[in-house]
Order: sequence, then structure tokens, then C-alpha cells
Amino acid sequence: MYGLIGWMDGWMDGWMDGWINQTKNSLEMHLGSDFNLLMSLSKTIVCLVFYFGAILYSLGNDRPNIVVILADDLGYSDIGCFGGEIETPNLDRLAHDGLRYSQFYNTSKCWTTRASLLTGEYWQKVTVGNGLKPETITVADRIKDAGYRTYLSGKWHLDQNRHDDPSRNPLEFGFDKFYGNLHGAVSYFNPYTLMRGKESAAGEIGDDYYLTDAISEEAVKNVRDHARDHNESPFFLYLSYTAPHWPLHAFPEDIAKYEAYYQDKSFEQLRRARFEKMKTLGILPKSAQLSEASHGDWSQVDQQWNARRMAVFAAMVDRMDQGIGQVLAALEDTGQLENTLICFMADNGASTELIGHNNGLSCLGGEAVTKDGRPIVIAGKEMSGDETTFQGYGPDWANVSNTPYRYFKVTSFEGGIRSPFIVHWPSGIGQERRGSIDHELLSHLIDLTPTFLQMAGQDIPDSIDGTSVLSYWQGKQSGNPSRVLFNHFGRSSAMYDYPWKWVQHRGDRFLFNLEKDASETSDVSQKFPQRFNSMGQRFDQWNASFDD
Ligand SMILES: [Ca+2]
Repeated sequence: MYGLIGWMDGWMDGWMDGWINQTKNSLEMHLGSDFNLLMSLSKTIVCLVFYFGAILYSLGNDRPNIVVILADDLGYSDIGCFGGEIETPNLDRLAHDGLRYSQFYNTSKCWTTRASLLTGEYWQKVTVGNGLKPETITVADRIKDAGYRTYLSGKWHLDQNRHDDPSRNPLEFGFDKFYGNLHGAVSYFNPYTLMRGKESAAGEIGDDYYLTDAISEEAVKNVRDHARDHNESPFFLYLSYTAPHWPLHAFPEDIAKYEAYYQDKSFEQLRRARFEKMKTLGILPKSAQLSEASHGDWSQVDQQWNARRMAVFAAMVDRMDQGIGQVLAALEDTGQLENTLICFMADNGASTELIGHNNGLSCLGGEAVTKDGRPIVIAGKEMSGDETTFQGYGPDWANVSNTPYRYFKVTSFEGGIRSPFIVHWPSGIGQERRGSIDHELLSHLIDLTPTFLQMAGQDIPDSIDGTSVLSYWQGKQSGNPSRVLFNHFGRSSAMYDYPWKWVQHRGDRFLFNLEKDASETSDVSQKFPQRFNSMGQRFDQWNASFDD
């Protein structure tokens, strides 16, 4: 920067001298003896403007890159650093060198989470149908205005009923580049609605294609191309995996790592093993309780078929982690890792979904056949993993994935909306805090956009519902700021006013004290009727504020 200022100083002197010579005579006629004083003052002002411009330019280069990694239908304790048995060394590395937050919330559903993540607003305000309102200004739009380049590799899933409408494409919502699937759930071997920008990328699908790898490779390319072609500006990368959302598709070598492991352990054994590991890691306090099990009896199920389903699910998480490792390597190779903020989360809790035939067919683009013409069996009892199968892992395994919490995706219980959350940012997180787990801050997807805007030096618009948590991530503030958060999807709702959580689920209402009972094992609505009623009224007011 100093070199630049020195150069500008010399350039300014030359330019100013020329300008002085040209205008000197006419000005002297009017100003007389004040001429030299005025010229000196003018030169100083012009120089100061350029000096501050150069300083701001230099600061612009120091603004961090931002990488948002979103997993799809991942349970709270599936990854290693949150207590899971699945091997995730790259996510574990991010946790070890960064921060984990145990109280981070999503919106319980794929597309609503994407709407809130990209806007900092409750999804009800910014969506129409299941897509973004056309006039919506996303974090990509706003951060692009601040000089960032913006990339999306992976799943879009906003307005999946209008794939053919180019005005619904991510390029219309602030992204410079987009590669990925528009639809919410697709085959990993032959994904429906695969796009490169606004053009179909179906022609890029070769014999050895696998969507998770393709999403990782595109992100690696974004990182490397950016370093080569746009080094002068920071970037925002939204790395939106479809893994481990159904269908259960994975490579045989990844499945082989897990198949034997799951064959001789019951659902409850695995849940208890995770629960103990979470306490050992410090993800849960020693006093934590395990929620009541909702899974079936292992002795009564087809064990081989079930073990295979979980092995494929684990292989999908494992492969995503391998891809994250490649992105980290690209950031490191290009010298960008130090000043890149990476955050990782899940879009909703583990899913109980059993695939219906028509739903499966729509996810395959209307034809249940592979690229080479073999039939695909939707929701069959074949061993999963291969591209001729199309299955989910079902409610028993989802109960294990969400350990220690209860309920699932599309509910407002903790199993539906509490997400693992990791922040990695070497230049922003002091050495002494690295590897720690924060149990105090309660934060939400809507906080991400304002946090990113603050990092980019942008103003935070009044329309944004979330609040920047940058000072917490940086360690300048700690604790849990008093705040109220809401969730509503389908027939399940919640309101947070920590430590209290009010829940409405299919007509029943509950009150929990999260500080004492994060696993929601004990409804205390009868003990605290006033609080229970006032929170219910406040939720109803909030919910009534939306148009529909
Ligand atoms: Ca999802």
C-alpha cells in the first residue's frame, strides 16, 4: 500500500504542477496575493482524497473470503466432531482449528433454510410458492455490490416447480457463477436439472459421474480460478451439497468402510455410543439427557438391509468430507486459507422421509431409468447404493442421526432445527480460542447475512431479521444476547426466549427449559402457565404478521 501511495504522491505532484501552470495566470488575476495559499490548500485536499482512497482500496483486499458449506438432511451428531462414528477428518480439522457452536438453528426444511440463509430474513417474508420472490435481494447481491465475486456450487432448490424459467436461476439472485442442481432431490449418478449457469449441464454427465464429487470439484475450480483471475477482490462461495439427502447413492469403496461396522450394532447401541462421545467431546454437558427413543427394535428388523442403508448414508457423508478436504487444499495451495472464513451447517435435521413412487419419479425427471437404460427401483428392498436403487434410510436411522435430540426434519423440536455449526477463520480467531465449543450463543441462519455484510464493510439493511454475530466469532463479545427467535413450517412451530422454548406441534403445545433440558424430555407448561401463554400469544402475533 505504501508503494502505491508513494507512486500516487509523485503522480499527483506532476499532475497538479501541470494544472497549476495552465490555470495560474487566470487565477492570479482574480486572487492576487492569496493565490499561493489557496493552491497549497487545494493540493493538500486532493492528495488526502487519494490517500484515503488508497487506504480503503488496500483494506478492501484484506476483507476475508467467505465459504458457506451447507449439508443436506444431516443429523446433529452425524459428523465426528459432533459425536458421530462417521469419519469426517476434514470437518474435524475445521473444528479443531476453529470454533463449534452447539446452539445454532435452521428452519427445519431444505428450501426455507436456503431462503433464510441467503437473505437474513424469515423465509415467510422473502418467498412465494417455494422460491424467492423475484424482487428479493440476496446476500450474494449485496456482497457483490461490496466488490466480492460470488460463486454457487451445488443445490439451489428455490422454486423447483419452475426449473425452465431462467428468471428463477441463481444468476438472477446475485451469483456470478452457478453449477449444480435446481431440483431438491436428485440421483447422484445422473442428476435431474443439472445446470451450468442458465444452460443445462446434462451433457457433462459421464459414466463415472457422482454429484458430490462434481460439486466439490467445481468449488475447487472456483477457488483456483479466483486466485488466478480475480486476486484483487475477495469471494463468497456457497458450497451447497445434496449429501446426505436421499437417494442412498455411494461408491462401493466408501460403503465398504462402514458396512461391517453397522452390521452388529443396534439403533440404541449407536445412539448411546454417540451420546457418550458427545459428552466426552464436550458437545453435551455431563448432565445431558438422552431423549426417549423413537426407533424400532433392532431384533425385529432386516438387519443386513438396515446396516447397508446406514453404511451408504455414512459413505455419502464421508465423500462430502473428502470433497471439503479438496476445497481446503485448494484454499491452502493458493494462499487463501488464512483469510477465508468457512462456516459449516446442516439445512435441517435428519429426515424420516420414505420415498413415494410419484415423488421419486419427479426427482428422476419422470423416467425411472439409468443413463444406460436400466430400470431404477424406487423405494424397493434391494441393497442400496447403486444407481438402480432409490431409497432413504428411514425413521429408525434418523433417530440415531439426531442423537440426543428427538423428532426430525419439518418439525420444530430440536431434532428438526438444531444444527451442528463450525466456524473456521485463522486470521479472525485467536490461537487461544481454537478448538473450543461455545454453548452460550444462540444463533440462527438469519444471522449469517448480517454477519457477512459486516465483514464486507456493508451496511445492514433494516429489513434483515437476524443480527451480526461477528464480534462473538472474533471473541470480542461472549455470552448469550437476549433475543427472541421463531420457527414455523407446516404443522410445527417454536419460539425461543432463552432459556425458554415454546413448541406447537400438530395442535399440542409445550414449554421447555433448554438450559436444564435441551433434549426436551420434560414439558413444564403446567408449572409456568403465564410464560407458556404469553409465549404462545407472541408466536401467534408473529405468525399472523405474514400475508398468507
Ligand atoms: Ca434438507
